[in-house]
Amino acid sequence: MFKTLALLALACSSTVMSTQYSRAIARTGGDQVSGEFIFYNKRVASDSNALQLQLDVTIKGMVPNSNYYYHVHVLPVPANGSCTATLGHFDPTGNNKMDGKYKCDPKNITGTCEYGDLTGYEGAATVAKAGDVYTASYGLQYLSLDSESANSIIGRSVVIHNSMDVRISCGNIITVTRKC
Ligand SMILES: *[C@@H]1O[C@H](CO)[C@@H](O)[C@H](O)[C@H]1NC(C)=O
Ligand SMILES: *[C@@H]1O[C@H](CO)[C@@H](O)[C@H](O)[C@H]1NC(C)=O
Ligand SMILES: [Cu+2]
Repeated sequence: MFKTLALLALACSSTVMSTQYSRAIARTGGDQVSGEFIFYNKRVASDSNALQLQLDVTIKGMVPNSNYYYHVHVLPVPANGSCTATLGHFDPTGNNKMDGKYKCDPKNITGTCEYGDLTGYEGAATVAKAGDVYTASYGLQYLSLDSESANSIIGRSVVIHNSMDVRISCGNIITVTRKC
């Protein structure tokens, strides 16, 4: 118990002046498909001060053997719930030239990927049979929960697209733990 508290205090003390959140959740609603996206900073085992952003994904209600894509979009979902109003994928480096040639190469994220293109890193979400729940967990090297960072996802949204690229489910990225 005391050890845990001490570790938490340490995690915050290194970022005292910035608005560094340690955890944020986007719950995306929709008629059939819904998702939960938990972003959190995880201590990198080999270096006690280094934090790595991690994402846990859960998606329900997917049609079997069909590809779904999900991304961090630039703007939050407005009060009317419009997924379209979130604009495009969060792309702080401008890797997508909007010329129709965009393709994220997970081996060259800084050179080729929209940083918000989560399925670009991890591959499309798909399930084998009706009722299956899709889950995935992976690190996000170039996104941040620090509101001051150019790569910050604070105040943005997550949008799920179906195989026809229709936006079917979206929700805001909400911070759930204290800032330091
Ligand atoms: C929803 O709200 C946004 C932001 O106010 C607006 O741009 C958009 O036109 C609205 N969409 C609908 C379908 O009402
Ligand atoms: C990564 O992509 C960029 C942009 O296409 C390219 O200039 C660079 O050479 C690539 N780097 C590697 C290691 O492939
Ligand atoms: Cu998208």
